[in-house]
Amino acid sequence: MSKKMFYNLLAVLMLASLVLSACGAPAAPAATQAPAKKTYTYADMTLCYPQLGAESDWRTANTASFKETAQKLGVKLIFSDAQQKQENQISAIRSCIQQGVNVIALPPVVETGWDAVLQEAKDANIPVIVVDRSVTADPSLYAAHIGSDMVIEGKRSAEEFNKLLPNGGNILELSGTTGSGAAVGRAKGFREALNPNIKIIDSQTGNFTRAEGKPVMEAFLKKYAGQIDGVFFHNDDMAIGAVEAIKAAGLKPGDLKMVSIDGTRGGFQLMIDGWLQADVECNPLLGPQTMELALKLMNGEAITKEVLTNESVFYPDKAAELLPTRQY
Ligand code: GYE
Repeated sequence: MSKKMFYNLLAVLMLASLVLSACGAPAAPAATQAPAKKTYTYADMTLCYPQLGAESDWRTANTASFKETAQKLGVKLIFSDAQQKQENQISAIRSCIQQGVNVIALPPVVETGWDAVLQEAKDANIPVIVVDRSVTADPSLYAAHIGSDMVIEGKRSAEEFNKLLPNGGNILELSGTTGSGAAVGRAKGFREALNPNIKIIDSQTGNFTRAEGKPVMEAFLKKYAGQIDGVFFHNDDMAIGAVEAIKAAGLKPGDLKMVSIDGTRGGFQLMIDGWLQADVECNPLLGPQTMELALKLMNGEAITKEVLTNESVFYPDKAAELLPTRQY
């Protein structure tokens, strides 16, 4: 047999054995109907909420919104308080991943440093909804973001100063937690929209708390006595702390033009008492929207990646009338 014939024979034999083995394979099971896909309800949901802290009235209202909504809907909520420390939030997320929660809703204390833990959640197939403040991580690492547009809040605050100080002036800024999406966005928007004749002569963080707002304002009043026309506060709690220092320095309501952000009851009271000329709304009641979105994620439904809260600005003229209707 020539070499060529040998190889041809070999090829035929191999083909035959393939055909035979295919025929001998067990018959494919008769096509069965795909099992009906389970539709999840709130009762099936375990939601992880590693809250960043309890620094302000805004935060207290935000926590209450998640706890009350979970209870009402029958969602199992795994709640923790990170006391303003990113490392505590990260370990809370890891523990939630280990427990196999369905969804994680994360209010990030700062913007950066989330990539690794978001990747871990993604690898575990647990969707993350970023709530309230933003993150700089690649959007492919989280399912969605629900919260306020902090840049717009900063712009709205600047527009109030443009009206309050039409001839310009010197103002101070008490900013929120350094590196937080809220502080970064508000500072950016504020500078973008502020008239050039209004100068920000100093900016210090008061960490979004009353306790830190007061000493920062005391130091400002010492350093810039007689040179200040206004103060911009990144939140109402710092404004409340600062007003104590302003009163102690002998200043009267209206001596300094003041604008703050949040629209809490405390902010409304400052407007009624004449200290604050405008309060830019920032809505903390994000529990219902977040849980609705979490359920959609569990059911594989289409969702909107960026959900922005609808907000406005409050003024002293309506403050007394609106105060009793405020939920936070
Ligand atoms: O304005 C402030 C809180 O991230 C929007 O955090 C939130 C801010 C809010 O401490 O009061």
